[in-house]
Amino acid sequence: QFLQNIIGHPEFISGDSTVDFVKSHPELFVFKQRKDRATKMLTYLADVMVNGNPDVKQVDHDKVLRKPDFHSFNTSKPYEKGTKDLLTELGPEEFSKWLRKDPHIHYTDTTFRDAHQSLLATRMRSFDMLKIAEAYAKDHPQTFSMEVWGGATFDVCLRFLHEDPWDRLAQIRKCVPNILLQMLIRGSNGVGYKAYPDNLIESFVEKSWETGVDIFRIFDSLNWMKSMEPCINFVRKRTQGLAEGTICYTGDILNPKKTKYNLEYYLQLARQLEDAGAHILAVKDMAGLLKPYAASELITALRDTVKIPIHLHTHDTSSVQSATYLKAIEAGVDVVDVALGSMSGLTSQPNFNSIVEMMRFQERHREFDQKSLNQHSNYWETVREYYYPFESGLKAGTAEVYRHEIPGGQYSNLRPQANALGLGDKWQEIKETYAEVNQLFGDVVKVTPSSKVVGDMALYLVSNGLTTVDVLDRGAQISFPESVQSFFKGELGQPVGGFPKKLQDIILKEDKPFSDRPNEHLEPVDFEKEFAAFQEKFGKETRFTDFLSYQLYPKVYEAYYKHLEQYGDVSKIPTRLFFYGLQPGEEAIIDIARGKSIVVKYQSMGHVNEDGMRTVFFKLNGQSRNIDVRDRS
Ligand code: BTN
Ligand code: 3PY
Ligand code: ZN
Repeated sequence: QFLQNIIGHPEFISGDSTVDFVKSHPELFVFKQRKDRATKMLTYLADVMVNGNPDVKQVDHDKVLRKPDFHSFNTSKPYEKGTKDLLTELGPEEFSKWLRKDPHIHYTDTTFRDAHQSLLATRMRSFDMLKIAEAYAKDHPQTFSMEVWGGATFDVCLRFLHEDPWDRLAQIRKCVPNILLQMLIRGSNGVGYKAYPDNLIESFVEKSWETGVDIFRIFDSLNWMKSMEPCINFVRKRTQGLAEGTICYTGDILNPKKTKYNLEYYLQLARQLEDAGAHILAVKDMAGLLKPYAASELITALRDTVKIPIHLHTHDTSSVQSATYLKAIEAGVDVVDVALGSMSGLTSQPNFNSIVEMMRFQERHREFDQKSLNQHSNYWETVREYYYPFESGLKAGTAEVYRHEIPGGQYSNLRPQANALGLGDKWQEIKETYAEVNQLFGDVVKVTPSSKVVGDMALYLVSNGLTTVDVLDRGAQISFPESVQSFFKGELGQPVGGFPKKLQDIILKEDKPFSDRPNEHLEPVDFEKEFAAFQEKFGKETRFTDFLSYQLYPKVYEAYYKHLEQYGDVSKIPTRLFFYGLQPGEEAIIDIARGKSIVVKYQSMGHVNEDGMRTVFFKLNGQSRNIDVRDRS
């Protein structure tokens, strides 16, 4: 690296460097005192053992956590050909036609993305996925796709798990060469919560494809075509992958009193998405509001309206969504989203294992080895135990969802957010206020990031003892949360039917809204210049994908980078140790790099000294190693 910095230096390359080169470039000769990988890892573990993992609010010391069984899976067999091979062979257009014609039902497994986003606040670590990914791909090559990336996973990966999301994707791709990998992308909002410059989204799409994404599920949180269209174009222009144009479903098409989001509205949106170049049409029922008979009507009509295949996504918050799948399958839907048994149900997707059985001996059945699906489900059942601090607490399906309409992916995050604000005991009120805020806003499509705006407003009102009536009566004196102001300004785009004018004035005060694309107000990224500046700041060993992470989430990336400097690549640490550290006397083998592992034994912990430090005593590969950490507990 050091040599590369010198021979890669522009002055050196140009041949202008003289004997003064060393003197005039002292920065190239400062050697950072680098701790080795093992020491960094011990420092991380020592810190967790002294102070706890800052992301885990409550540890249950009596909890017995089972050990996931990685070993009884057979990975010695070859990969069978799957949908990824077919896409390579046919190309996106022909693949799309093939899918539409194939009579058997297809399944997308969401276990690696939406299932844990919706059940465990997005906290599933790469470690647990990578232990099983190869076996999954070999055991179930007939899976249509695996949703493994995007949505909130990008942010949470960097922010809370201190992992590189790009690395996760690249490694999953290596383990899964045969099945299509899928991501969720929020149109112009990318994997963030606001609009980004178009050329940044374009570059992001291109890199995602290069790293491993095949299917881009492109949605907009307001169903706004102007946010989805450019993204569909980027996929078509920059990749050989599939653009999945998305309708976010809300309301109830069978309810004659709910006229805003009726059948005709959805059919028109479907036509626009097909015209924009989508290879597949997704119906994204993010809150699980699409009831069985509505699904019959919607899917039948969509099949008559567009020529592209239809992919249905739902959340089982109400517990009746397998009936919706049955009706949708009868109506000719091409693909449905499911999650492996132990990671399914409630705010997650319907149960993969059981849906496959539901279809057995029916004409659209697709064969899966049930015993193997169950074995994979059992793996996840044990892994899930490690993540108990992130469980949402929802124990049974609830018909309340038809009133509050909270998306499954938000539910498991809104509750801890409420707890953090000291509003834990006001959960009922928060759900009700969420519903009222939605009406106040004019009944908007609620999915990230618009759902976050509604959630922020609901939390704000409840914590300040305000009602939606107060907002209209004396809103002039209230200063609203930033996300709410930005929404009404138009920074997330335009909602169906526009903003309620009176409320918009109340919220914006002197500020003026706009109604064109928020991206039009953003400067394009100057990649050459800014990537150079980025590397100047974070070092030449950073990659272009790091730069993209930084562009999307500057503060989060900086914190991630600091963590990496201090503790090294913590994604290699087994999950129990990552969250809870080692037990006294415990010995663990940790694979820190390909073919390189260390043996760590935790001996004991010293008392706090007058400087507030503690020493943690380890054995590393049999040798004593003491690590001093500050006690912040
Ligand atoms: C969603 O609403 O997108 C699902 C949950 C995402 C949670 C992450 S945690 C950090 C960031 N801040 C938020 O308020 N939500 C996201
Ligand atoms: C996300 O954008 O993260 C979602 O899962 C929306 O449903
Ligand atoms: Zn979802």
